[in-house]
Amino acid sequence: MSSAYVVKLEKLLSQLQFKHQARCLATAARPATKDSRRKERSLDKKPVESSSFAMNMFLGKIRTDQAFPFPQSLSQDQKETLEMLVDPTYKFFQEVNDAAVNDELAEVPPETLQGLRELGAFGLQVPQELGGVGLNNTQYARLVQVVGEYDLGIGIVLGAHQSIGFKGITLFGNKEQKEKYLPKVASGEQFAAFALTEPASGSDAGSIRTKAVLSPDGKHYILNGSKIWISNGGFAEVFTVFAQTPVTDPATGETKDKVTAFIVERSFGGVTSGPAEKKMGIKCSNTAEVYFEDCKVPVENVLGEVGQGFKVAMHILNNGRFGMAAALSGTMRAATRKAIDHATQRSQFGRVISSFGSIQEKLARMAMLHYVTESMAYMISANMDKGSTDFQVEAAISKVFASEAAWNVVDEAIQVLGGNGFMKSNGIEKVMRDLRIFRIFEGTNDILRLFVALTGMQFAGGHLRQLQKALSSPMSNMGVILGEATKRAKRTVGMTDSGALADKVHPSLAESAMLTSRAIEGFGASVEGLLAKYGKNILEKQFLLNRVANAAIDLYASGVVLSRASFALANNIPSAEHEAMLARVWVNEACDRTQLNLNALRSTVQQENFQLMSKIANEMCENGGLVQVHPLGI
Ligand code: MYA
Repeated sequence: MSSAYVVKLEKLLSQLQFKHQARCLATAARPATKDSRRKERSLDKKPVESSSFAMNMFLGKIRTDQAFPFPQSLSQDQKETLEMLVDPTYKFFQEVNDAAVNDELAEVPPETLQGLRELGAFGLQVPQELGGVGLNNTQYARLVQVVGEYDLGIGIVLGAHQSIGFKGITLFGNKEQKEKYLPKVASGEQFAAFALTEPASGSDAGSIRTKAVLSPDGKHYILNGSKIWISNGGFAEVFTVFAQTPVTDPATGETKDKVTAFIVERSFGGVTSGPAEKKMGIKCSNTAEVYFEDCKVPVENVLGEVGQGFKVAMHILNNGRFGMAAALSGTMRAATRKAIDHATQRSQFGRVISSFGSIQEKLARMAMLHYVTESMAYMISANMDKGSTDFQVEAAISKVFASEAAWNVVDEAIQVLGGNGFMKSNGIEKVMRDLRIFRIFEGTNDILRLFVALTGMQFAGGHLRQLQKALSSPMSNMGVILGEATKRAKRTVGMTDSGALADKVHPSLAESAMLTSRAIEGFGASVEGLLAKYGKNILEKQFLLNRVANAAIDLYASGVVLSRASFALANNIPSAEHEAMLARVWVNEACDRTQLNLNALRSTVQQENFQLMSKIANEMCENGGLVQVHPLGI
């Protein structure tokens, strides 16, 4: 049997034409001619091992190192420090900060900013010796959750400052840069901002045009260009700026523009800002254009390596994304509380409305969405604290999930509140306005879905190519080949390796673990099928990639909640049984959705629908609007 499968495996691998797969997400949406600045990249260079739960799902494998048991990263001391910080933070948001006033004023009053400074809120993760609070990611997540519970506008002022504004200095800064900049930004004396986006460069971050050219004496870079929608951009003193710099390849002598990151002070001169943008939500946070005109940036202010700025930007964003999940889980907690208050007090048709199934389903779904989001935030933060560097797919998933879950929860909370929710005085309409941007900034959910699908598929493709290599010298790789052949044989006869997960969860969740395992195996097989069918052309198949991403999100979420609920049950946490119910319902529904998404990858009806939708959209664009004529003909 094994040899038949080896032959089948060889056939499959020969279909994979991944030798020079340019894995550009933006390319999938942009014509090839615009892509000349990008290098082709071989999958050979990509790692074939990963400890990430999410990445391994793309191989149909369950790897539990980072997910089971639910990771914990706080020592007793760190817990005590956190306890001391949580209370004053709640007190500040309940007694000092007024979210409605901030929204009305479209700015944060100076006394509120001063209160935040006194809390240490501007330098939560800056080491204490440099003037910060020295928190790890998990401690930071807990405080950010409080912020999200009360005022997302303030969350953005703080997040744009430390989650991305000066994060590059903590991640990539050298000793001098850290000592020079961190004390002032940590104290809140100076604000920081992250300047990546430009008028012609949003999702396609690599296409920025801001330019930095070395001065003839080699002492400065001369920076020219403009950035848009920069949070804190109107008053920040310290910017992390991304610009194209000419870089000469020592091997070929060829000079090409590559992105470099710089620390830029407003005081360097040549830095100006536009007026504050008028926005739909997060109004108290400042958003402005920032212009650089012959700004002289000392060479010492290059952040990271010259030409490596794109990766600096991606790492900053990867490192900050769990914070959004943490903050939004706080937002969902507050919205749910409001909905419950109303649902348990409001009577209609002679009954409190919380006794009606329609309301119960809404409340239960709100709880599940919150549970998944919060669990993702703390699983990722703990893994980061433990030194994992393999979390970018999870971080992207958490951003997508959290921003959509929070939107959904707040929308449903408003529905439960009925007319009351629509009134400004209730405060929840502001939350809805604030939330809308979270699906757009820090990487749109659309681009992050493609990132999740393609990064996972690239990993799976790399793994398959390793297998292909193994097949070229089968005698010395017999173990690998037989392992793979056995896996496929089992899959064909419907046997599953579900023990991998069932052994890790609490016995009362074993059935949910089986379902998840099967769904992950099916997911891996579907990914392989897509790679075999489309090869590098998968880049162009966004209808399919979105479904792959949706399945990945559902399955990662299932793993996360099974882990947390198992931890709760094993440790007799008071809410353990409630958590187990949340996990069970989540897994049942997520596995059903996954099946639908995977079916869509193969269904001819769906393929036809995708083609039709593509055609409909093209005709609309050609027409400059809807194509269908008015039914009245007038
Ligand atoms: S800031 C602006 C946010 N902007 C974005 O997020 C831009 C989105 N675009 C992108 O991320 C990239 O352009 C994409 C790549 C992903 C589309 N990690 O050829 P490529 C590597 C690690 O695929 P592209 C804002 O909104 C890749 O492997 N590596 O690139 C402020 C490859 O490496 P190699 C990555 O097609 C909001 C290379 O890069 C990643 O151009 C304010 C090139 O890749 C990655 N993620 O497209 C928020 N991606 O060459 C405030 C790519 O080795 C914070 N690569 O193969 C709020 C916080 C919450 C509240 C807190 C309260 C306190």
